[in-house]
Amino acid sequence: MLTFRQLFDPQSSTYSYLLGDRTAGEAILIDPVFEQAARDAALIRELGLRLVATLDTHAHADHVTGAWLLKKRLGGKIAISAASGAEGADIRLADRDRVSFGKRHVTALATPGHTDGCMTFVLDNESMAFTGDALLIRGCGRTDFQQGSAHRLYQSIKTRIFTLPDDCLLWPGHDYHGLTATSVAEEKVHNPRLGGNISEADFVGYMQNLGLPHPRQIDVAVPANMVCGRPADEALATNDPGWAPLTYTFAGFWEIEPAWVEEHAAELQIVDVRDEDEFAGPLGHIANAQLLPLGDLEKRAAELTKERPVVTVCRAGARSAQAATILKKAGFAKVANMAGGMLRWRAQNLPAQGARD
Ligand SMILES: N[C@@H](CCC(=O)N[C@@H](CS)C(=O)NCC(=O)O)C(=O)O
Ligand SMILES: [Fe+2]
Repeated sequence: MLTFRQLFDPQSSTYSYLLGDRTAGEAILIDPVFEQAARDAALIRELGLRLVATLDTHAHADHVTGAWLLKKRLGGKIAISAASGAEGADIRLADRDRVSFGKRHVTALATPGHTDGCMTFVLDNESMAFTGDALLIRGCGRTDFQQGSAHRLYQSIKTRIFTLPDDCLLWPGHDYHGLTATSVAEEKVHNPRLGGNISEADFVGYMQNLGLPHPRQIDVAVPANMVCGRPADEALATNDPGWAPLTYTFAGFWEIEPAWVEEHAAELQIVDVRDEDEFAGPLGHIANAQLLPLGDLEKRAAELTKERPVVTVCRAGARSAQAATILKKAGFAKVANMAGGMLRWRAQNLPAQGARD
């Protein structure tokens, strides 16, 4: 019996896929996301499965893979194409290699074009294929960085994905519009970039004029994925301080979601590191937050106690991440950054004092 789950990372709109053989109790996870490793590990445990491998469809440019972190937490092997150039994998996949879980397997098909090392993973009975960013729903991966080639992508999709059975379901690496899956038949007809009779030249012209901004995380994600998501501080990443449902970010600090902060505000020291005028500004601030602007934090850290956990807050979560690092260096063991800052706090309709918009 097959276990199948589609998992979503809202920050990068990435899909991860869990495939398990229930009888054997073995599973693989395709395209895990670093920040979602705790969620994925919990799900795998709850389903009574043992992770035998993580598989990355390619070296991603927009998020860091959870491959290394999941291997540390759950064991199993790291698999990615040899052509990706990534270091630290246990299995360096070549075209048509198989990865087994129990009595089931996926076959890795080389589908270069978005990157040189892209692979599509096809389930043994060809009922499903995981296309990574080669083919997206009514779209496809961009070809304007990381060895991208629209010519190669066209050939990969036409000769390797569109030759799968028509009713083969296709599960993409991302979707930015809320769609979850498609099929070979559907994309052959309705894909606006290369469906129907669209020629290679038409496709190349389309891809040359996408005009997309680079992914926000590209400068962090690509180098991180070239080492399969192994962070600089390995010990920190694997030692969960455990005082809250924290997420370790690849950049090296722990984060906590606004809703948890709101529920536990009374037990916390909430340190708002924005400037005074922002604190009093239209976004408002958290009721019992203490204002300690980032520039003064180091010299005023003694105003905080090491006995209670500290949560740092700013507008979008970047300056407060720096603040969390400063406090950690100053000897605070329980410190976390509030993910997304006051912008996420407000977007989630949590109460803000002095808010005026
Ligand atoms: N806004 C997103 C952009 C993500 C992006 O460029 N995604 C790549 C995949 S790594 C892509 O091919 N996108 C195709 C598209 O958006 O049509 C971010 O900053 O992360
Ligand atoms: Fe990608």
